[in-house]
Amino acid sequence: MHYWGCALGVVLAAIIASCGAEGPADELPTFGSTDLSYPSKSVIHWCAFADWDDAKVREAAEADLIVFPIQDCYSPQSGGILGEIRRLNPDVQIVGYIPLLGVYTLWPDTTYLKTTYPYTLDYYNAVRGDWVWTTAGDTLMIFPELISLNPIKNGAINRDLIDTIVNLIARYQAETGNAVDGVMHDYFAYDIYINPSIRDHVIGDVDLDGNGTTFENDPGERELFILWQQEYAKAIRERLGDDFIQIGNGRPPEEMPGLARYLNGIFYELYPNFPWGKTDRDGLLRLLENQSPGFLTPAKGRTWSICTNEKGNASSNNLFCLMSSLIAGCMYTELAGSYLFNGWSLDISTGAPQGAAVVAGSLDSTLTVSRKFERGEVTISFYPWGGREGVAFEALQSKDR
Ligand SMILES: [Ca+2]
Repeated sequence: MHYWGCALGVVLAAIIASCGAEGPADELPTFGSTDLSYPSKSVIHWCAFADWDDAKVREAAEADLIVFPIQDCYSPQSGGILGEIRRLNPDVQIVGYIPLLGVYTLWPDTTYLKTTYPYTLDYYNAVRGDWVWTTAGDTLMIFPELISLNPIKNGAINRDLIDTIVNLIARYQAETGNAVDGVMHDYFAYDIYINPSIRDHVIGDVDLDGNGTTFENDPGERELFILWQQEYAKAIRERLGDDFIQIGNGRPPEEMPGLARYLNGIFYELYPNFPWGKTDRDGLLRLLENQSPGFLTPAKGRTWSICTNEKGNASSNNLFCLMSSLIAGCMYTELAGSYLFNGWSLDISTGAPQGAAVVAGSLDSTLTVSRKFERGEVTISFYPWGGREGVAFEALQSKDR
């Protein structure tokens, strides 16, 4: 174990003292539970894991929550590893990753799928009648090999599609003895976004309700598009229970209280700037706002948001994610664009939080966010333009402990 930034911490302490406590400190609640090990870690591994060795399994089992593809969680070849992870860490939550309103093209070898990835085959067949076709009769792919599903049917939200997917998950939960403790949805969206790598290959326009007006010019169609997503999350909660964890990627979970109340966590994939170019400061303030009580709904006694940045350690993003997760009561993971679990490069032992996050200063000068822990204090400060000025964990000296 080691600590960083003692010298920087002294500097920050001086800045905090000069700024006073003019910020909205009184409005901030205590985040997260106080009986967890800190930092709270998460594993993201969007790939098969049947070949993991014992060391990898042991390392992953240190996490509070692990995200694997749902078809792997429901695969007969995964039972041994999932069982070992749960034996090592009985409190671990294993969450299945699923594409939202999408289905991947099918592998040609359906015999292999039947025995090894039965969920993939069953899901593909279950939603086969719900593909989106463009106005030119083309398949609407939004990512290579990922076909959009239509949330609109007969001028209303496609409730049959919700029932189909929820029934399938419920069936697999029953057949596998609850292989997963929840799902991660990738991703909630206001708009249909076609990845640039295939944009030129999608012919025609999008008109989900087939009324002759394209998606971008049809407010009613766009309204049904987002309503379906909210009703889907609601249906999963109603069917699988309040403690079946739902984590949402995308912008709507951060901005729509009506959706967030059905979710238990948010996946911050490109924290702090996101695809929307937020400043570092706005990213952290959004994180704090989202983790405030009353926005997300706790499951099993806490919320389950994951703070990460797929750009890895560029601009010290990992450190910023770790410190932000400590301040906001989120889980911390590290990605490097591959979505494969390769452990955590940062190591710190803070002990339990000793109170709420405190925001001091103001937006037009230095803004500082800090939180005390058993063994020190996390402090992040920002320049007036919103960039990060300092990010540090200042350890208490032994005489102070
Ligand atoms: Ca339309």
